[in-house]
Amino acid sequence: MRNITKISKQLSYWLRHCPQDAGLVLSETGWANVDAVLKALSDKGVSCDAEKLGNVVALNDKQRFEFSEDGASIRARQGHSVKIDLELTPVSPPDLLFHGTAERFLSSILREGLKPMKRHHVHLSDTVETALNVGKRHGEPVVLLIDAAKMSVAGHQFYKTENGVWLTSSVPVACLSRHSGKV
Ligand code: HQG
Repeated sequence: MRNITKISKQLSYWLRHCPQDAGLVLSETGWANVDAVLKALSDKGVSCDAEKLGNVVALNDKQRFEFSEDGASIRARQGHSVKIDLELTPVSPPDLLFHGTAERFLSSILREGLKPMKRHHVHLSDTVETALNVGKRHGEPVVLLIDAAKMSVAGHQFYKTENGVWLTSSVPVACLSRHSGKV
């Protein structure tokens, strides 16, 4: 299992942030060739065959990766900093969404709103619990309540990834407030 987590972290780095580290070339829509990925892992001394890669994708806790229909390509479902087009279709969001962050970012967020920072999008969730877990990655967690209905009316677009993460370009200050964080 430890090996599977290690491969997953390596894939996140290559497929979201730094394909050139592995000599990989991503298509415009973020796909990398599976054989090239297996070779790159082997070059790094990581033992992984096609079957194990299948397990890495299938068992991933957040379903971060997907194979193309023909199984020849693999990509990350979201979270990229490299510029790719995930071909997402705008969908109408629930009235309320949540964002988990850390206490130390709060004053800046209350001044500027939520920005995508190094990623393509601001990541939102439809449960407080997920937001809390995302926030904890950065320190003392704070959950923000996002008025997605108000944003929609104002013309902001929302996307939902296959693994249930809500994405949007930014959240204005007027559409967010601190939530108690209680699940
Ligand atoms: C904060 C994980 C100051 C923002 C998770 C966040 C998620 C601001 C941090 C996914 C700000 C960026 C994404 C502003 C936003 N001033 N700070 N104006 N606007 N921020 O990691 O949402 O494991 O890029 O609140 O589950 O924490 O990678 O984003 O704290 O879905 O698959 O800047 O990453 O998934 O941090 O997490 P991140 P995130 P994976």
